[in-house]
Parts: sequence; C-alpha cells; structure tokens
Amino acid sequence: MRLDTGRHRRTRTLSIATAVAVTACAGGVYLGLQSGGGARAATTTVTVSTTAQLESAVARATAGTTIQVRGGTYYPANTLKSTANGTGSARITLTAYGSEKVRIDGSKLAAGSWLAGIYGDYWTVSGITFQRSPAQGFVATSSVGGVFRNLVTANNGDSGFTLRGDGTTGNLVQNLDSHGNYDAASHGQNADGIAIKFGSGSNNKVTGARLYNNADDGLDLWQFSSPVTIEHSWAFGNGKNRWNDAAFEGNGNGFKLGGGGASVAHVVNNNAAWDNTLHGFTENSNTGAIALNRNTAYANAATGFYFATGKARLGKNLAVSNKKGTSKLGSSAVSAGNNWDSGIATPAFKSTDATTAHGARGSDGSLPATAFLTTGSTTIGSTMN
Ligand SMILES: [Ca+2]
Ligand SMILES: [Ca+2]
Repeated sequence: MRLDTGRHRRTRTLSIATAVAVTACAGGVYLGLQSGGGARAATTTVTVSTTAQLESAVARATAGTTIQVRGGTYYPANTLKSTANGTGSARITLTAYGSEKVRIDGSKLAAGSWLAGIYGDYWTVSGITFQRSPAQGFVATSSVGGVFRNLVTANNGDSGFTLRGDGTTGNLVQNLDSHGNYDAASHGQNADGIAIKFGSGSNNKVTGARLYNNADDGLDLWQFSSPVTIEHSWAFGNGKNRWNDAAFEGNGNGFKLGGGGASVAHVVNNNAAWDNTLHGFTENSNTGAIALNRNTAYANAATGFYFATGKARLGKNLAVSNKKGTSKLGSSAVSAGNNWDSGIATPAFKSTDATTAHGARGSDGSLPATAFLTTGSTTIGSTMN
C-alpha cells in the first residue's frame, strides 16, 4: 500500500481497554485507548498517517474519538463524511498531530464531491488545511456545538467553509483562513470564503477569520434565517477574476449579510473589508435589524456600507476611499457615530500597507499583529485584531 507520509509511519502496541471495540484498520491505525469507569463514555485516540487510515478513522469515529493526523498531504478518494454525534462531554475531534502541517487535498475526488462533510454534533476540527476540492472544501450540515478552529480552506471548487441546514446551533468558527476558492463551472458566482447559508439555528459565531481572494464573496449569509455573530474578521481581495475566466460572474462583497428573503438581525462587530470588487459590507436585501459596530471598509470598488432597504443599525463604523462612497443607507436604517454622520471626524490610518495583515498568524492561530487600518481610536473603526 502506498503511504502518503511514509516518514511518519510507526507502529505502537495497542492498549485495549474494556468495552471498546477495536477494529483493525487498513494500514495499521494505532490506537491508544483509555476507558473511563462506570457510566462515563470511553475515549479513543487514533493517530493516522496514511489516507486509508484517515478515511477509516473518520468513518468509524464515535463520541469520544480523537483522530490525530500526522503531518503530510492526504488525498481521499471519497468525501470524508460522518453522521456520528459527539456529546458536550465526549466530543469527536479531528486535529493535526501537535503542530505538524496537515493538508487534506481533494484533487483525486470525483467532480462535484465535497472534500469533508460532517452531519453530526459536537465535533472539534482543528489545525488542518482542506484544499483543492472539486466542490466545497469543508461542510457542516445541521451541526450542533461544533468548534472549527485554526483551519485553512483554500483553492476549492466552491465555497471554502460552509455551515448549512436547519438546526445549525452553537457553532464556533475561529481563526479560519479561507482563500482562492473558485467555482469554475459557474464562473465564480458561488465560491465564498465562508458560507453560512440555507439554514437556521442560534448562537453561531465567526471570529478571527481572513477571507480573501475568493471568486465570489468573503462571507455570505444568504438565506440563513437566524442571527449569526461575525467579529474580528477580515475580508479582502474577493470578486476579482484571478482565473482568466472570460465569463466571470463573481460578486465580490466583503461581508454579504443576507439575501434570499430572510429578515434577520445578524451581529457584525469589529471587522474589516478592503479591496473587494463590490461592497465592503451589505445587507444584500436582508431587511432585518443587522447591527454593525466598529467595522472598517477601505478601498472597496463599490460602497463601504450598503444598507439601502433594511433596518440595519450602524454605529461607530469607518469607511474610507471606497469608490462609490462611504455608505448608502435607506430610510429605515439607523446610523450614529459613523464617520459619515455629521460631526464625526475621520481618524487617520496609521498604515495603509496591508503586507503584515497577509502575514503568518500567531502560534495560537490568532490574527497577525498589524498597524494596517488601525487609527488608535477608542471609539470608531476596527481595532484590526
Ligand atoms: Ca454570487
Ligand atoms: Ca456568495
């Protein structure tokens, strides 16, 4: 059997605890098992270093399973899929081994296949790159309590990271980098950095994301009918035709906060959008009372904040050098303390060089430190961290 990451191949003595069924997996998955006593669920740690082991481990995961993936690039032949549920006290975890660099690559999947599809609750997925899928990179459907941390979704054939479906509740997306996603078959009209679309459910949050150079939008909340919280995230360089597509149809909003008939009060605080081909932030026909505070829109090709039809409430936002103006607000919008409101000064940026914002994240996955678009103001605009 071909090993994708031969240098990491090891064997280890199986330690089999009570009441845990261990099934030999192709290629010798090794397991360290710890069984809790009494009514506590058993926990199982599986360390994988080949694609076959990874596929098997994901397929067999149950509550309490931790799958550690050794460094290397893995090429699944089929979508990594699971319908298993963890619980709040026995999560299912799929994570890179230590700080090793793990790429799961969809370039051997059949056309139209997602790379990863999770349908269960209480998953933690961390430290992994999902790349080059023929369709979506990572998709969680109707999941409860998911933690998706320090992931990269890049160069997929549709949206990089997706939450979808009713019953999408209590998920945290933290420190996602999602870039270069492009749906060639539909000329870039669908591939967003992160899509939270076609569903509902409370207490979902995105924080610390960088959503950039995608064909369509940075973030898209199309037809998601419950409030989503978006904070401390950056969307930039979206909507440009980077693929020499003569019929390119990407939209290129930084933050597209609705559409498709949903009227919902998303919460959008302390984010930044720059260099996108359409608006920095827009309701996109969502008539709900979207709350936007301390966001910055800079040098987008259309309007900084475009909320022409709904009841958005905008406070302490900053818009500079957007080609079609700072804001376009309808009569139902509420606006106070933004730099387009009367009597509000526009503080100077300390830097308009985005180089450091494109740089490496902190070792904990946090956004890189940058002076880009900072002003030092304690009252207006994104703090860029
Ligand atoms: Ca689109
Ligand atoms: Ca979109």
